[in-house]
Amino acid sequence: LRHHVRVSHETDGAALPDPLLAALRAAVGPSHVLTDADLRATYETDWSRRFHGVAAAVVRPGTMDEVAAVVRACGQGGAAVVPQGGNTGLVGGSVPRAAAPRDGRGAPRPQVILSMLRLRELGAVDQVAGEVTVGAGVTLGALQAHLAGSGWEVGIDMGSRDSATLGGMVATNAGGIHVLRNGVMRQQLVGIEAVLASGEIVRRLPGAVKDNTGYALPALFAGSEGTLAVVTRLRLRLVPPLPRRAVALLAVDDAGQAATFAAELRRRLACLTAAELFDDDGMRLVLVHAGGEAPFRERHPRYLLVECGAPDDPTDQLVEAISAVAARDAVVAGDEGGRRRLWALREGHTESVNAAGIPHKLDVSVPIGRIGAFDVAVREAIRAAHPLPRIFIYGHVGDGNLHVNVLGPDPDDEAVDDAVLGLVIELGGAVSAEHGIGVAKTAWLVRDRGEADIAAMRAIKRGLDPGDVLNPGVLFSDPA
Ligand code: 2HG
Ligand code: ZN
Repeated sequence: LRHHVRVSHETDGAALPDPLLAALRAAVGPSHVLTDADLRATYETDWSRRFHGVAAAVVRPGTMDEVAAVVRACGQGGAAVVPQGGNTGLVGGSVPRAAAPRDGRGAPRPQVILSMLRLRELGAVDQVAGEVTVGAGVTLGALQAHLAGSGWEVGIDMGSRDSATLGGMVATNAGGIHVLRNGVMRQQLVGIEAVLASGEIVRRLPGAVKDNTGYALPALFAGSEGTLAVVTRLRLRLVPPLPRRAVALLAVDDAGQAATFAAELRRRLACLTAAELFDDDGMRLVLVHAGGEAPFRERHPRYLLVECGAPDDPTDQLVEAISAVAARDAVVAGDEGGRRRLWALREGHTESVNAAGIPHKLDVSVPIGRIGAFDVAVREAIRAAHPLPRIFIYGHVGDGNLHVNVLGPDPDDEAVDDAVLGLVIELGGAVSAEHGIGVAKTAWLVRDRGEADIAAMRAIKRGLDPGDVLNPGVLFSDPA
């Protein structure tokens, strides 16, 4: 099964009709409507560099009312709205479609990027509830800095923290490195304010941790990838900080052993906050690209990075637990510099792979017990689909979430993607774990979820966005 239409280099950017341009300028002020190609450029390509499309304009509202005015004007003017946060997405969901969506007569519709970066309100920490309300355009890093010294932390963390915005993290239901302890973004959400395709506002703020008053819109919008609503504000549950940290890197035989060790360490260590996997090719690439010293004298097939966080120094506990699993070798870092060096080996992957080429990125879940089998079979499947691939497999092994990165095939050659995702479905996994479907995996959604799920999802989309204003082409390649 091959799908060659997903990545296209067609760039038919339809221009904005004059009345719509005037309405957008009136809504946000002329200086926040960018139509110049140079100014638009960084908004038009996502972090994967594989996905790109031409916007008629980038519009930068500063308030919820301005967001609503922009969405309403675009709906009335026939334009598509592409909501965008930090643009750190990897599946083409935050940039315009390469082939513009069509109107009823088959003509291309203009695409307007709705940049949320100006919605940067940082609310006071609610010390009694352990919650905070923030604007959608606040970056995760800015919120982490805001919380420093407050006695609370965000439950989610990830490598893109200084660019990724909280609104985008809701839209994609972000995961990251602390999911095994705190869950995904959806599970941190207490309340939300969002603009619907009609321009109407839905608001449940502050919201309540326990709220059984019908359909949970925050949960529905989390992971909807900008297709149902534009999140403007959100309230998050916070977690108590774990100020003392220790990190260990274990050399292991294979991915299956990494998963088994991760489970064993989880049982033994109440303080476990992360369990991450990478392979030797990936580590070498990071060391060459970013510099740094190899952690072991010998090379090993795979590495498992684990972190503990606790009120008191957890280093001894971590050392004791590690000695109970039979790793090939291990290093432990209790000091800040050492911890950072070990984490850099894992967090440097995305940038290092990107520097080596334009990768095919497959973010997938597989049942944790099948990680070992998947890691072997997926490498074979990739090699069968492409003669000389460079394969890097890393990810959040404690959650059963791997990032299969492949260099070699052209950006629009889908053979490798199809091989990987076919295997994921065979093994009972999910074709997207944390990055979303975007435009990259629309052809796989029905195979993964089945007809009944897709019919229900399309009914929700039609109900909330009958004009297909919000992020058309994402999740479903055709109008719902
Ligand atoms: C990570 O876990 C991110 O580092 C990016 O989700 C994954 O580069 C990737 O494929
Ligand atoms: Zn990840």
